Amino acid sequence: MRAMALVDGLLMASKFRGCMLGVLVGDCLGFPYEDDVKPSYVVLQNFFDTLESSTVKAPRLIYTDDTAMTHCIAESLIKKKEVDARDLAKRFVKEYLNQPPDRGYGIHVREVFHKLRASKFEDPLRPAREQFGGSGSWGNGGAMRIAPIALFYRGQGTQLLGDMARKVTEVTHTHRNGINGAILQCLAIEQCLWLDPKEGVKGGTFLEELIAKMELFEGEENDNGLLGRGEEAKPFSSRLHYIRGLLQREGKAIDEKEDVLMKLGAGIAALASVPTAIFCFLRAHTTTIPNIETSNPLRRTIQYAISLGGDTDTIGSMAGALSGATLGYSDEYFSKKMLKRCDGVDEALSLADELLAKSPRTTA
Ligand code: F2R
Ligand code: MG
Ligand code: MG
Repeated sequence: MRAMALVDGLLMASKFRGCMLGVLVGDCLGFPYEDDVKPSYVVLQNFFDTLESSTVKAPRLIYTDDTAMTHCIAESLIKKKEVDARDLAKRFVKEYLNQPPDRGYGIHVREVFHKLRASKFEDPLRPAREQFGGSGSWGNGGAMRIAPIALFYRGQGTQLLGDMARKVTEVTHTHRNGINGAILQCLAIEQCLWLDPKEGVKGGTFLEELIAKMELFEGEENDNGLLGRGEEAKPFSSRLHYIRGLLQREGKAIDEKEDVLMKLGAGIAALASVPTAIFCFLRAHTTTIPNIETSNPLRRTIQYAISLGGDTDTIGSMAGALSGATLGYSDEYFSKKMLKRCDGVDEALSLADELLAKSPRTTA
């Protein structure tokens, strides 16, 4: 049985804050390492230790496109109280054009923004459909920004959640993997909202529920004959099955990381990053991890995600969203000193509160 009844209004409010802060902190802490060579355990341990303890004035950690676009979706939902693709497209473009520092948007998604603006947002879905010769983007840009959809439409049923995740993603991403990655991250965050933080996470149960939901969406495509020749039938579901095996493995510390990188990946593709983020969250919430010294599961999640290298801001941010949605917001997890170093904290907190107030579900 789901732990739904245990989540009261206060805890849900805390989980909204935890989730939005998880997105932000994972992004801010991961960005310095994005596309860098895999950072060593020692470097990362020092980085996190210093963040949590140092009173020395140090440079601020800026957030990137992951958080900027997440905030656009939250603002649009708050204003429109539903998914409105044109409003969203306008907000993405305005935010992109007004970005004060370089927020690290990818080269290709910028084309979508320029086309949207040039076409005066006449058909807000058209530029995305034209990407990559018509195949659409399979990048993780849809998944990295999906948290507000999971929060806003929590408890409204799997089909609605998936449909809404698809709708916001299609403004920039139309490849099935770009869309399904966003759906999977959305479903996973929503599941975290109903977990009792005191009980902890049970990896096997969490995955079973998630696989059953994801197979609905991936199965639908097969039934409708949407698969191209040679395409893997249920790539996200099959990676979730793989994760279940990894979590059950004996002597897990040994060489696990190489398997994770080889089988799941840590790249910019949705398929090579969303299952990875889910794995980081589940691993960090179910055991200690060698070379990561902390009793804080949120820190362990983000530190582990960054230690994999590659798309560190995005995998850190997606894993952080899952961890924050499970634990909620408290100093114990989000230390004051660390939050002081990150840009955008107040904005993330107030968007979390407004999203909760405006969401259709009035009880937890
Ligand atoms: N882009 C980055 N990081 C790169 C470093 C940026 C650097 N600082 C700079 O100055 O340029 N980070 C952010 O982008 C990722 C999310 O990307 P999104 O929104 O999905 O973008 P896009 O352009 O749609 O896809 C990303 C890349 O994937 C490849 N790709 C996607 N679909 C493809 C297809 N059908 N065929 C071939 N290639 C495809 C392309 O290389 C795209 O550029 C996050 O990491 C975020 O942090
Ligand atoms: Mg980024
Ligand atoms: Mg990234």
